[in-house]
Amino acid sequence: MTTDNSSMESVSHEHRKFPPASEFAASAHISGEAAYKALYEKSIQDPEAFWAEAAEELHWFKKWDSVLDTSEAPFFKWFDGSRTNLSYNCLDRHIEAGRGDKIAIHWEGEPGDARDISYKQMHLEVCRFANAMKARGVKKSDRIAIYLPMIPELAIAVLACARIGAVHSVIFAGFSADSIRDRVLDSETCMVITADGGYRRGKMLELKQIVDEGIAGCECVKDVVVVKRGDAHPVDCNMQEGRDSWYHDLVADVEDECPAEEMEAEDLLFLLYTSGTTGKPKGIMHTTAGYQVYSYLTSKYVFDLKQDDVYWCTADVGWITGHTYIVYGIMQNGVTQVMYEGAPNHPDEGRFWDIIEKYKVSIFYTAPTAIRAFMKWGDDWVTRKDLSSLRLLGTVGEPINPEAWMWYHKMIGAERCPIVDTWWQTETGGHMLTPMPGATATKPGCATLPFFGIEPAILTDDGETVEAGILAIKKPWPGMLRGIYGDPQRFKGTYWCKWDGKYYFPGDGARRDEDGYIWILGRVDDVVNVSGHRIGTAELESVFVEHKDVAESAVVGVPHEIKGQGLVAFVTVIDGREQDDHLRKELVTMIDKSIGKFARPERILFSSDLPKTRSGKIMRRILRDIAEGKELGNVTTLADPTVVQDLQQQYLKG
Ligand code: 6R9
Repeated sequence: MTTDNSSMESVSHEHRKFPPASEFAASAHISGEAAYKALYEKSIQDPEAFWAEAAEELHWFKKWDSVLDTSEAPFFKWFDGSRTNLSYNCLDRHIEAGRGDKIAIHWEGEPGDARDISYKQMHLEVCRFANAMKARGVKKSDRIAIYLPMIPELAIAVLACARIGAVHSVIFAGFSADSIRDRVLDSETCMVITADGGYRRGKMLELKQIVDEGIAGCECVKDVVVVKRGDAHPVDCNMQEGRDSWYHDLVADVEDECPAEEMEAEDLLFLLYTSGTTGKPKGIMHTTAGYQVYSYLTSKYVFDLKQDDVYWCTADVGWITGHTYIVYGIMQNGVTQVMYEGAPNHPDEGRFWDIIEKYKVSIFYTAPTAIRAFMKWGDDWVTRKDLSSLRLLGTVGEPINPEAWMWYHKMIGAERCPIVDTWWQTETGGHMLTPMPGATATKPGCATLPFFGIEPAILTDDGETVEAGILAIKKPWPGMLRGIYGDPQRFKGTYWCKWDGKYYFPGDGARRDEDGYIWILGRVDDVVNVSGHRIGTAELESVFVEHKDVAESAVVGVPHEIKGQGLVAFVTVIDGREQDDHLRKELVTMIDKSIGKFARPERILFSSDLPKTRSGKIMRRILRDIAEGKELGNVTTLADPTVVQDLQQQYLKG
């Protein structure tokens, strides 16, 4: 197991405990430990009854014949026989209940422009864009790529796809042209929805240009729809005749109503590409009915959502957090939320707290990496603002160190707001381990206990139960992934083979403490979590070896003060070729181009060779120790021990 030792050390000394404030607990959906335990027991004893009851709160064109069908495991089916539509449950249901005028989204652009959109307006925009897509020939199950900044049209496009049964594949707008190409080709995308640009730290990112480069020569793409974001700073867009159209032109002359397609339970809802240990990113498949119920219920209970809440999740819709906890889960609950386009430090480091004050945000969900940046920027940015509207805080994406947790608790939560540290993954669809804010006493740095219906275990490689080991999930749950697009074998092999199909394997290490709480210890595979973004080290390695001067490379993750983890690359250059800053620059440019700037390594180190076992396997443990400046442990299994001395000296030289 290769968990990150530093996080293990810091959390193993952590014994503080924070029970929910009694005022919070008194009005919470799940109030008190006993209530959580009772409902949890019920959900494990009879999961089908539990999930059916939750599903009853939503709209169905036709109810299910069975709740869970395990006959083709691990290809589980949930709510088989039902017909429903996510966009109907996010929009129409609230209008029918007389809440159409309620604000769905307070949107704020980075330059300070703002739009308030009610559920009724959202419905209208979604219907119009859905009709526009249909007019361009989009049909049920067609794959649509969405490459947009954090503007309302991003949520609108997602829901318009769901409305007509098209499958969205959102690509985070920080990904490069090559990443777009890989995703478009893998899923045979017929339409790409993008914008002329999007704001980031005062600059305009020219997204349409990146799309043009990414899809050049991709014959599957018949249509590109371009949202005009850059009114103030018009961006020169090269509109290709017959392929490209402006969003505002397409929605100008279509009907206001678009009936929601009656989707089958296991119809594909979306693809979201994520990194794994090997190969290119995989298209994680989420389907309709199970994801619908899971995103709805986890949002309701974990954020304790009430009708007068103002919720704000700072993630981008380009990641799973934005799919589930900006669009589907939150909108199904009909609450008001804030959506913000830009950076947390533009125009200054107080921007997030300005937004909380302005919109009276009551629930705030962000990433540990952001919290660590706020800590570094200093408390003054926070204390000047009125954050008294907050009642609940959350974190997601990576382990939170106890220091950052305590700062969040004191400075942002005024020691009053419970913190939900939510552990989950692109694959799980929604929260898996998390405190229940009105019930669970929290511990700094701990994701605590399972959500209803989730049965975790901590196992050895051989499937024996241990206190600290590999996290496993025993029962299927409605939000689980249904496959990897186009690769059922990889799906089985990656997630279900480790313990012979008996457990789901998420790839994280974990420890259970004396209270039965689960502490996440980081990944056990070669996936690194940089600022909450999953990056496979193999992806970087395969980019480096494409360079004509590079013979071999190994990339490892090391602890990073702000980002949680950073990447360090070890590169072996072909004999006789230059190894200098010029080559370093070329390698960085290649990463920018193939993956995106967020995947840049902190350091690139040249070495004459890499430490290998006698059977030729690169010893990453040793590379990690070198990169962390640690004493090297046992190196006797190395084929050539002098290699590491060489590397260590180079590393110290900087
Ligand atoms: C939602 C999301 C998943 C990986 C996951 C784990 C790490 C996420 C965490 C956490 C510790 C938490 N992770 N939440 N680790 N505590 N609260 O981030 O999905 O991008 O697929 O990443 O992130 O390692 O396996 P995704």
